[in-house]
Amino acid sequence: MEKLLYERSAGLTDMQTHYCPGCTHGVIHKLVAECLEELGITGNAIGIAPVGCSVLAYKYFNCDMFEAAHGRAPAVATGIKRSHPDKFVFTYQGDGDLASIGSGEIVQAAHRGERISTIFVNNGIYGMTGGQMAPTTLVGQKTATSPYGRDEEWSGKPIRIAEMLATIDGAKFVERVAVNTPANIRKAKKAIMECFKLQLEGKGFGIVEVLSTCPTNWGVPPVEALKWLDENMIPYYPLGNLRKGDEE
Ligand SMILES: Cc1ncc(C[n+]2csc(CCOP(=O)(O)OP(=O)(O)O)c2C)c(N)n1
Ligand code: SF4
Repeated sequence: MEKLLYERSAGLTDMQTHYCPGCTHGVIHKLVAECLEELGITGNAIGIAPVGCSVLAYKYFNCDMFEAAHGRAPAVATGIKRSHPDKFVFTYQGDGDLASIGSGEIVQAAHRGERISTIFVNNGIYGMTGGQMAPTTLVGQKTATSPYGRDEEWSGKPIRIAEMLATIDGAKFVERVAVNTPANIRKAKKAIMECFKLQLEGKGFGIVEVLSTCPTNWGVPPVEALKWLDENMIPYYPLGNLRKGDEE
């Protein structure tokens, strides 16, 4: 007898994504969709898509979606949540989007304690535009605009967004996870669940930073990209919870 072991979450549309082979944006979409479904909120959710490779996220999530200009997703989410407080509102943003042009928006949204949830996909590079250096690019990492590797003297050290936001009182949930192994994927889902529940409980701002791969612009094959993330990103961007509820 055939037994169904795995199926596409109803939180996703029946579309093939445009992501490159081995890109973990797809895994993160799956986790977000599963959380929406398991919490029974897909029909009441409004997602804000960013600029970057996940610009087409509005095609993939099976909930209402809004497309924001580069980095402005937290501002758009603020307007939507304040005018529709009964809705579940989340942003999905890359590191070029959130940590560069949108760094002001995310800090201010966290400071105001907006009741929104942010999924922050950190792959250390501008994926969509051809692999330029991002604020999150590691020291020594080669990109299209740092062909000899990021130079600390010239560009400083990469921004640790989760640590920065964890210092803000309005941020009530801050956790960094990764999606490079099955165990880490399970932990990532748990964090997204907790973050989403916090909004449903009417508490403050929540963010899950997800370390993700960009095999195409890192210039490594998909499986090696998972290893690269483990060996290079996790040491600089340690995984774990940085803020939960009203804990200081
Ligand atoms: C106002 C504005 N500035 C710049 C761009 C060009 N742009 C599009 S995507 C992108 C980088 C996105 O990188 P990231 O957020 O890291 O997402 P990824 O593609 O890596 O998932 C940039 C700079 C734009 N579309 N609009
Ligand atoms: S360019 Fe990078 S981030 Fe964009 S879809 Fe391809 S692998 Fe993913």
